Amino acid sequence: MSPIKRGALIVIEGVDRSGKSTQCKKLVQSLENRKIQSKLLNFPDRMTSTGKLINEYLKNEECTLNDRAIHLLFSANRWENLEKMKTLLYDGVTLVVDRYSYSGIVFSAVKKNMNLEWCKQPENGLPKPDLVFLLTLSQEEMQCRPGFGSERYENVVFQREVANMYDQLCDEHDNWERVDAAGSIDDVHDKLLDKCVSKIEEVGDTPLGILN
Ligand code: DGP
Ligand code: NA
Ligand code: NA
Repeated sequence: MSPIKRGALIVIEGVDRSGKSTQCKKLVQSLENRKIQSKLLNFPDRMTSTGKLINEYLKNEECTLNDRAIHLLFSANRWENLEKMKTLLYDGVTLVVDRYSYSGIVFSAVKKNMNLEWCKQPENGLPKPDLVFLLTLSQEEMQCRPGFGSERYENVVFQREVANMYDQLCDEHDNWERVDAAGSIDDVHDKLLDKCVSKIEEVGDTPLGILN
């Protein structure tokens, strides 16, 4: 019997309201339609004990938590899911992940007195994505999207810095793909699905990478 091929770890990143959650859901649906086993995960996972603190921090601007403390909480929220992720991937399930370590790095590193190198450290050792999609949006498009502004980080100045730092990370990694999020939901979806399916075929027999 041939061993089960592992699933791919696919991550979608981007500024708030770039359509990540919609695209992640559609991606999983289309993969399932093609009989490719897949599962949607999203970070932060607000249901766990660290997730509840994170949720309070995001919803309530009055909630004062030291920048490094909240950074480590977000990271812990990913570490909590390590075993589950590995088990699913090695069972052959492709994971489509709505935000991951790069959100952790970028949303913290743009803050005053925080830097990229320090912010990367707690993510080291987590599974490395096989493919990262960066959904990109212009300033104007970002501000026009409904719901923008309802949580802590959702202001134009902050999101502009987030977008710039995502851009920088994208240039530094060869497993990242920029996808213009301004197209129709279906156009964006078609692009993601194509690249995703080829990646799933490609990673089948390779070991899962580790962030370092
Ligand atoms: P979402 O549920 O995808 O809307 O994410 C909630 C907000 O939290 C969003 O503004 C992005 C931010 N965020 C997501 N992950 C992290 C993280 O690991 N660290 C920090 N500082 N912020 C994060
Ligand atoms: Na948000
Ligand atoms: Na900074």
